[in-house]
Formats: sequence, C-alpha cells, structure tokens
Amino acid sequence: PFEYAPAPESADIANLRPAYQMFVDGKFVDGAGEPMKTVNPATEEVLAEVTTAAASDVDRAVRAARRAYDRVWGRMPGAERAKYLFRIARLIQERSRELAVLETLDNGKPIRESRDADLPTVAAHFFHHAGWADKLDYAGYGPDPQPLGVAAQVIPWNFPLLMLAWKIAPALACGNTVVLKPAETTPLTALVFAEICQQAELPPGVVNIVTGAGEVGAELVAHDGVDKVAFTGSTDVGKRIQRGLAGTGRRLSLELGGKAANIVFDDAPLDQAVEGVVNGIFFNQGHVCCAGSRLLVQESVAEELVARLRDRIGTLRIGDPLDKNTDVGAINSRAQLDRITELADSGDAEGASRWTSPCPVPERGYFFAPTVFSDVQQSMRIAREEIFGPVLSVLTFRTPDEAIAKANNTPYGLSAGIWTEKGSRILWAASRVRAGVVWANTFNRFDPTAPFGGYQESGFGREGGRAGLEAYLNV
Ligand code: TXE
Repeated sequence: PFEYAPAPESADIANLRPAYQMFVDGKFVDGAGEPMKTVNPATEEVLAEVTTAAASDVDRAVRAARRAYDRVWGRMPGAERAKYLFRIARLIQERSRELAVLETLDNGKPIRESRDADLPTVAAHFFHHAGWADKLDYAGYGPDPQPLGVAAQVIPWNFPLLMLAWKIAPALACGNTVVLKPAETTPLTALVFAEICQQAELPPGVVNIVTGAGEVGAELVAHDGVDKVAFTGSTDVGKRIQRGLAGTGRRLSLELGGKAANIVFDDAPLDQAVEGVVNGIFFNQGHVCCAGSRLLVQESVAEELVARLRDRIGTLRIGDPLDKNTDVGAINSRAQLDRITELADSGDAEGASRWTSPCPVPERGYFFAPTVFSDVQQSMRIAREEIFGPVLSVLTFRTPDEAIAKANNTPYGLSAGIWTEKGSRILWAASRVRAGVVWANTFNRFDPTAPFGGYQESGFGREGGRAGLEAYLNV
C-alpha cells in the first residue's frame, strides 16, 4: 500500500531568505539578542537565521504600539479599520501558496493541511473580523464599546499563522494595537505576515512582531505598557503568566492544553467515526490542543472499532511534508519528539498495549509513527497528560453515564467529540461534558464564527465568534 508517485510541492515557492528581521514600528529591524536558527524538522537542516529581541527591543515595540494606539488606531473609525483588515485578508489569499509552503517547511505539517486547512482558515478569520470592525455597536454591548489598548500576544508552534490570525484579527478589529511573539521554532510565517502589513499600508506600530524564545515572551507579557495579555501554549507557562499578572489589573486570556475525549456510542456510524477519530488525533501530527487524544468507546463495539481503526491508520502515509500525498508530517522539534517518546514509553511501563502503524518512517528528520494504546486505565499518564503527538489512548465504557464521568475525569476542558445516531443523545452528552467545544459526528472543525476556548486548566477567554470580541473590548 505504500507505493505511490511522490508529488512534492516546490520549496522555492516559499521565497526562503537566509536571514529574517523582526518588525517594529512599521520597519524590519535587527534585535539586540543573539540570532537564532530555525530548522526544517523534516530534514533537520537550517532554514534561516532569525534575529531576536532583547528587553530594549521589546520595550521599543510596546512603545510603538502605544503611540500607534493613542495617535491613530484607537481613534480610527471602525469602517476605516475594516478596510485595512479586508486588505490584509485579500493579501493573505494572494500569497497563500507561498505562506503554505513556508509554514510546512518551518513547522513540518503536511502541505495538504497548510494549503487546505490552515491558510483558508487564516484568511477567513481576517475576513470575519474585518466585518466586525464597523459593527461593534451591534455586538450586543451597547454603543461604542472601547478597545483595551496595547495587546501582548504570545503564540505556539503548532498552527503558527492560524494562531497569529486568532490573536491579531480580533485585536485590530476592536481597535487595539499589538506586539506578538511567535514561537521560536516557527517564526517565519509571522515575519512574512509583517510584510503583508506593510503591503496593506497598515499604519506603523499597529502590528509589531518580536522574535525569540520564552524569555522574550516573559519580557513582553510583564511589560508595564501592556493593557492585555493573550497567550496560547503550555498549561505550565500559562499559569506562570497568570501568577505574574496577579494584582496588576491587566486583562488576560489563556488557551492552554487539552486531553479531549472522543466518545463513540454503540449506535454510531462506525465508518464515519473511524474517519473522525483518525482526523481527531493524527491531524497536524496530533500537535493540536483540542486533539481527540482519548478515544472512549462503548464496550460492545470496542473490538470492531479498534480493528477498523488499525486498518485505516495503516493506510496513512508518513513522510515528506511537502509531498501532497503525505498524511502525517514531521514532529515540530527534537524536544517535542523526546516528550512524545517519553510519554509513549510510560504507556508501556504502566501496562497499556501499544500498536504502531506499519508505514515506514523516514530515518532523517523528527518523525513518530501513528500509535494506538489499548487497555488504557484512567490512572495512566497516557490517559491524563497531554502528549501533543500522534498517540491515541483507547478506553472503554459500558453506560452513557460512565462515558461522561470518564470524559470529565481530567483537569482540562477544551474540546470533546460525540459519535451517535441519536440527536437526543448528542444534546444530552454535550450538556454534560465539561469542554468549551463539543463536536458531534465530526471533529476538528474550525470556523471564525464559532467561539473556541477552554474550561478549567485549558484556560479562559474565547477566540472567534461574538464571544471572542470580549477578549479585546471594554464592555
Ligand atoms: O510550550 P511553551 P512548548 C503544550 C504541549 C507541548 C507542551 C510544551 O503539550 O508538548 O506544551 O510545548 C513562549 N513567558 N502546548 O514548550 O513553552 C514560547 O516561546 C511568556 C499546547 O513549546 O508554552 C512560545 O512562543 N512566554 C499548546 C509559547 O510560549 C513564554 C501549544 C509556547 O511555548 C514563556 C504549545 C514565558 N515564561 C504547546 N515560556 C496549545 N494550547 O495548543 C515560553 N514562552
């Protein structure tokens, strides 16, 4: 089943340059930090050198954002802001092939996903929020809801450009200015986005992109000139940021980890459920905060479902992310590969049964074959901790009440999936699962009109939909 004609997208489309600068006050500049290198995780080759910010650069960026807020953006009529956002959205569409290839090179995700999922959703997010900019009076908060001011935004590496869109589009639509730090392993598309801001003639300082590792993020979120902090990343860092902001009165929204239950009842359409479970955990190599990493399946159909799952997973192609046939690309970094390996090994040690896809895995690059653990107990680490990789843990249940109890047996609460033919059961389960997003007979669907965000240790605040505006407005 693994013989096929490779169809690689040309890496040249990414217009890769040897060095990238950061974007402050409308200009590309070098930071005073040590330059860093960004690596193609599929080949382990250096893609480019990227400048990094020192504290003085972060300060400069926050001041630029403040000036732009006070003098221009915070006073601009919504209809004017909308024009810039529409322009940015169209430029993203025009440059989407370049951005998709660059994202795949820097992140390791299959080109099919960056081309067909990430980029269209990024553009859709800007279009959606462009539409809000002159309609905030109608958002239900009364006339003239005000922006917060300067937003500090720190994002992760799993959906680099999409997380940027989720942060920047609503902030700008509501009249805020931003300083955003992309993840250190995936800075490139954010810097091309900065070019797009220039192309769109966005006033200087409205969007600033500072680059570097966690210390730069820490510097940014702690800066006195910031009114609002928005963070997507690990639960540990999110909690640290929350502690740091305690007592400052500054606004915060957090989108953190997850351990979603994908619940398959015995009346579910199994073929459809198999596709949904596979997409739920192997989309983007499982580097997804809302990944369906715990399959909860009703006992009477468990054996059949797991057998069908293995057959289907066995057909997934693992390899060159630029190949349009590839289903599962590279793990984003050596560190993440080590984390996944360590957690999967704990599954063996704690007595779960491991099954690994027979698909050959490239020797070079960071790859991890799709893996399914059966005989999983709720107490095991693979059932409790976020693996953030292509590893599925299978648990079973006998009654619907037991399914809900197991689904909710987690400190997280970002998402869940329900598979059943019964509409009444969908509504029953959705109202009992404690998660910000519940999908029924589908999974990993994202739309800018739908609020996304967590309960409990998955964080608070919403991105998308009307609820997402509240994160950037004084209502
Ligand atoms: O995350 P970090 P890492 C989870 C996932 C993964 C684990 C570790 O389980 O295995 O976290 O990933 C910046 N102040 N998620 O180490 O460190 C950092 O530079 C301010 C789930 O990559 O949280 C990067 O830009 N910022 C998650 C961003 O935070 C800091 C997505 C995320 O990195 C900082 C990513 C600090 N003290 C990981 N330290 C999701 N919710 O989707 C680091 N950063």
